Amino acid sequence: MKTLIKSLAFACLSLSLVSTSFGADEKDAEKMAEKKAEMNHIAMKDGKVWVMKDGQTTELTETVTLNDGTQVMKDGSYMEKAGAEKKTLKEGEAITWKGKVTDHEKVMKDIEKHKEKKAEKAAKEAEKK
Ligand SMILES: [Cu+2]
Repeated sequence: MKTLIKSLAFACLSLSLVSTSFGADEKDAEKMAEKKAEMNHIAMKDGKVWVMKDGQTTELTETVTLNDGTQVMKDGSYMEKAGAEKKTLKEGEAITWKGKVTDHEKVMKDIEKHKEKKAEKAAKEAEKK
């Protein structure tokens, strides 16, 4: 004889999101967000519009609004303000999440430098232990 016992456990998951107060680290977090906005960018490369954000590269498929309100369209055109003149990213140009139009290679170099610094820092931290 088979007895099937179905026990329905209603697990009440209380997700307590611990909001750690960083205190002094808050400024660091701000700095990091700032740096991120400088590094994340949209670039025109090989006639295509790419989003390079948080280490990932994807093709731009929809309009993106940057931190300063600049809107970037998937065809590479952008508008710094609503109603402003439409401009278009040139080949080799990039616009950062801060809304700054710059040389794409320069941004990529900055990212590399930042990565190296981070790796150095991590290596130093590891040495301490
Ligand atoms: Cu890039």
